[in-house]
Amino acid sequence: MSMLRNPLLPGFYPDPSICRVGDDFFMVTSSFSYFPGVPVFHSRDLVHWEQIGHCLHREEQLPLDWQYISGGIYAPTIRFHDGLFYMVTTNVSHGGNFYVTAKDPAGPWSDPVYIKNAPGIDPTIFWDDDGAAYMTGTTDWSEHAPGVWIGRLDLEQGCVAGERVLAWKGALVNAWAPEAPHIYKKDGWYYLMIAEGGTEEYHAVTIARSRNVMGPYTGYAGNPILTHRHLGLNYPICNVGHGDLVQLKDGSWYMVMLATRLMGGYHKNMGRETFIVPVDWSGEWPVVSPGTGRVEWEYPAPELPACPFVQPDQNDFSALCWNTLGTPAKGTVAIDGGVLTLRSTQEWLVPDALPRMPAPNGCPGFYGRRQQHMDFTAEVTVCVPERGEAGLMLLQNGFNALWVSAARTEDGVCVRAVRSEKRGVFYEENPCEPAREVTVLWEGRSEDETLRLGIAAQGQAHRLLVGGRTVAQTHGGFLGSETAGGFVGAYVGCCVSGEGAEAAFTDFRYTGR
Ligand code: 6LW
Repeated sequence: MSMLRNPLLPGFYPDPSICRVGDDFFMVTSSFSYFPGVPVFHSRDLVHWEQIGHCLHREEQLPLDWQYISGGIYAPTIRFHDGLFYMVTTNVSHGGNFYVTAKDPAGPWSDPVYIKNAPGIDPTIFWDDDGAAYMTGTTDWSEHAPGVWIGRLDLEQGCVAGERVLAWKGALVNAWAPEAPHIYKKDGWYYLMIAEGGTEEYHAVTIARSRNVMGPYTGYAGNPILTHRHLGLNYPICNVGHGDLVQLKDGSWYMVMLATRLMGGYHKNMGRETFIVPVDWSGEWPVVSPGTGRVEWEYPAPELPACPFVQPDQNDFSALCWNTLGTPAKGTVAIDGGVLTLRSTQEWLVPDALPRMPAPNGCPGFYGRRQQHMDFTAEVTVCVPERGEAGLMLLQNGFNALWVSAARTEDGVCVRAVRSEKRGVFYEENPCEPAREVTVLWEGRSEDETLRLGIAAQGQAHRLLVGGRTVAQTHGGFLGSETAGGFVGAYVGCCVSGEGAEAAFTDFRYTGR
């Protein structure tokens, strides 16, 4: 029997949104300050998901200057209406809420239309039967009590026209972070499904309904319809929330949502991933994961024709799974005949340099892909650059990273294995610049100017490799998002640092299980 296996999209793929068009399903997820932004996936059986493109694939669509990694693009929604795909999201760093459209979800996607009179995050679009469009999103916390607003959306003018109404404040009294709204119409009711409790261990999916699209919405007495907040911090699937529903042709329903696999204790190295559960919505309210009420590792797949596909080689630097950090300035990333040439505009592998995206644009010299497995090995061949330093990095954010890199010195090539972590609290006591502590775990010399550098992990036992040999080991718990802070998950990839530094990389290999 074919099975739906969780996580459906392993690795850092948070805030999933899904839609069905005929026999085809499409899904998008958040991407923060990685470029291209908002990956698009396609499936016909809900089991096999192939990445077919990105919604934000041009520099003009994705301004990210001067951002930290957890800035940029927050939760997207994908919908199809009248022959067009719409992806609506927030660039929290530039311009706020906007949408892009495409005839083909693989792209190209349009330029962004920034939406006026639409504060907050997590926008979504809903079309009523009469063709009228509505938008919901979170309130701007400085403007209202936390809640979810709804308003009439004028797509042509790019604005929420008229009044925005506070639709719902969430199920709990003083609910924390009511967000991620989506509207569905069923049996004459408008259902408003949201997330609340914050995106960590108190996360939950709750629902309300109304006879009128603009509300007032009344919460379901059986809320929350899904959470793992009561299962404790040892339960292997955590953070469950932020869902979107899809109805199959046969009338059955499924929910995709974010959740996190804990790794070696309460550590969230891979960040928030995409999971799926069946939903029984034969009654008035949805019953999520019937029979157990929690997210399971697998479920029988729906009865749809199996649709496997041949996965393109993910080790190829031009595969869709690769991203830069920040929108790359022209010429900073070049791929030719299997060789990646990466240029850096700044020195960032040193204690006081934090990899924000440099202005006017560019990237700090990182090109990577998601860590998708608890146990993995990644290796790459690096030509030691004339200037600066280059290597392989496992990166959670600008503070918390592990790398093995090489640089030329007067005495030949110097290779080092380094652990970098944040000291100080980013979001609260010290909103400006927390310190980054850089620890050199190992340092050695090499006769070679071309080196095979690697990082391997078995759970939290991380090893740094030079020429296939382990040179240093460390516990990787500091790479968890619960420790590092922020909304992203680990990436592994090529890095180069130093003003004008340029390095060539070949033969990247990632294997995981
Ligand atoms: C997203 C919000 C959330 O906008 O985290 O889990 C924020 N939910 O809905 C960033 O992913």
